[in-house]
Amino acid sequence: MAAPTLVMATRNAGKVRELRALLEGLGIELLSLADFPDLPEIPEEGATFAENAGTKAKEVARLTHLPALADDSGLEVAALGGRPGVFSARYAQDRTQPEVPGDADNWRKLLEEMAGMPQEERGARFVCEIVLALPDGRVFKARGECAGYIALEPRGEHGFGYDPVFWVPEFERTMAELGLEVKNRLSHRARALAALREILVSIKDEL
Ligand code: ITT
Repeated sequence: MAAPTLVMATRNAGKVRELRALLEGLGIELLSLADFPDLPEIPEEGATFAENAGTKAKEVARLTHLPALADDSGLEVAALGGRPGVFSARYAQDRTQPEVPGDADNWRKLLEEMAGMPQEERGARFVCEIVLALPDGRVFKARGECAGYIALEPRGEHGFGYDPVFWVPEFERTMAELGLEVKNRLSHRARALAALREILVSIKDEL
């Protein structure tokens, strides 16, 4: 019998790498949106991570007729009232231009905004909402968070997004200095997926 298949409903290569490692060993074949180049872009217009993840997962399950797992995630900085939040991927976007900013554009904008703020005001958290949508309409959800600080300057080469400026106090390193294996033990994504992994194991035979 062929292995059950799951589509990771993301175009973000950093997320795909981490999710693939976190879902290893389940006996589920993992595809991503790179395997479906003709699928339309799914607009992320929700006010929350949960809303966006739900839309992405349900739409991809509907279009591919396969179980779809979407991750909507981002960084919330307390001193900025929770920004960049759901706008994390496009924080440095110039709305008059079509180009999507790169990761370094986004974290540079954040560091500039926070210049001069002392450590006690630099608290932040990564948030990840994961939604698994099945073609029969069933939906499963999980959330994970990871608390830390915004560093004064970027460090490290691993990971993606804001990892070079996200200080992990337990390790006294930025997330980008930690590497995939350690990140996948403590990240918001790992925590969200830990809960969903059990659900996946229990429904694997139905996929
Ligand atoms: P998809 O919608 O295709 O999944 P995306 O990059 O647009 O890709 P999001 O809308 O969920 O995904 O935005 C997530 C952004 O939040 C991401 O681009 C990073 O800037 C940031 N982010 C999320 N998880 C992160 C992590 O583990 N490390 C660093 N930055 C992260």
